[in-house]
Amino acid sequence: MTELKEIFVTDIEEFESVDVVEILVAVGDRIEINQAVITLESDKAMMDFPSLHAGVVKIINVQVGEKVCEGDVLLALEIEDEVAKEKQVESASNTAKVNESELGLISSPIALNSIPTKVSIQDEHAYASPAIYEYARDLGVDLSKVQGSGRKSRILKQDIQSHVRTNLHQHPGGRQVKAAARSKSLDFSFYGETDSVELTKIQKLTAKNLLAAWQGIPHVTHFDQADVTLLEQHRKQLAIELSSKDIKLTPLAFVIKALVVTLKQFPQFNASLDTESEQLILKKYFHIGIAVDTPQGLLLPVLRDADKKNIAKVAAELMELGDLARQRKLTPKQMGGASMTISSLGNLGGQAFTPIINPPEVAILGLSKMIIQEDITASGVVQKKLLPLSLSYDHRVINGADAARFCTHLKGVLEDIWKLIL
Ligand code: CAO
Repeated sequence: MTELKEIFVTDIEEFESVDVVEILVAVGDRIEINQAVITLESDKAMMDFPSLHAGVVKIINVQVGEKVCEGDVLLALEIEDEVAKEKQVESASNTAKVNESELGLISSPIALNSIPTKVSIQDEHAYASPAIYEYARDLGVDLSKVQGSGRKSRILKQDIQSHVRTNLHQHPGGRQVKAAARSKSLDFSFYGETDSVELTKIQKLTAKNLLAAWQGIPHVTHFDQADVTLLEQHRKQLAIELSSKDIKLTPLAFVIKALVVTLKQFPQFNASLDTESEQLILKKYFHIGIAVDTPQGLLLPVLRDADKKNIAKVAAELMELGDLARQRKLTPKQMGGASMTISSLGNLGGQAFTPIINPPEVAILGLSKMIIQEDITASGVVQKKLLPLSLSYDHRVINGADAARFCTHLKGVLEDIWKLIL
């Protein structure tokens, strides 16, 4: 005989309500006694609700993000018979006690239908639910080394999985089973001859930083195009003048200036997110990072106080920073501290790309090769020059509407260069 058994919220002590932060099972899952089914969180603690019964999940009554109160039904299980049920309750109580002492968790009194196990957020270095602590422990993962991607940087199961995957690649001398998997997948001798090239120090560092940025920041990229026909006419005239001073004036210098004007209007783009204090740090300076392609790898020198420099000075400094980067002569002071970075693929080609944010910045602007567009008008064929813009932003800090407004403003400045002096 089968019976539906409800698992409801009990023993949440002083809290009026708590948030559902993770649902650890799905409808149809067969679960074991004492298996954590749902993670709840108050502002002080996180708790996993284990089931006192083994059975099949038939109904999930809550959703992530929902608030639940004492007595609310979390889910319903189909359990097999009454006799088994009696045994389950008994053994669950024992198992729960063992688990609590093993994990060193703060336990609350055992409730009739569920036994929450808790982790005090203040007490633990890593911010994760008890089920995640257990998962990490089983895999031998040090949670303090795992970057959390959940709300308030909470560590999720997939964070541990990506941490393990990353370590598989970074520590070839790790566990034997990992090494075997790696060498098997990277042995191409069956297909033909190969060569191995050691990555440069810069490439190794860049790989690590890019991976961390990609995994740690929810990226979204917004694409747009600015009509730079007039800007280009003006630039070409000015470039002739500046060439006599050995200054090469490229579109990038104008984009730097236009970006500064736009950052002034949208301070949340000239910012860094402090995940610990959950504050946005707004910067009052305008230092623009520039991605420079060098034979050793990618370097990111920073053009400081771009708001205080005219176009000629910006162009001259751009050349200087590019040269220093290629000669590997940049000092630490010339790198770091950027408000935002520009990655320009200039005349190299491509129509758009998705640049990766350079933390602790919250956005990066990518530039691709200008597109020549021919428009047929009443007065004949008119050629337009369009500059493709790819703006990647940290979606924790910037929403899509802000990104669209930011790009529209930037376009406006590039299309009407008099705005550059504002
Ligand atoms: N469309 C068309 N032409 C462009 C352009 C664009 N968007 N941007 C620049 N150009 C032109 C310039 O006007 C210049 O033309 P001339 O040689 O006829 O004068 C030419 O392209 C070369 O410019 P440049 O690359 O020397 O100078 P820059 O100021 O545009 O860029 C720098 C400087 C340091 C950013 C660049 O040399 C560089 O390293 N770019 C690569 C950055 C990179 O790798 N980004 C990707 C990072 S993610 O892997």
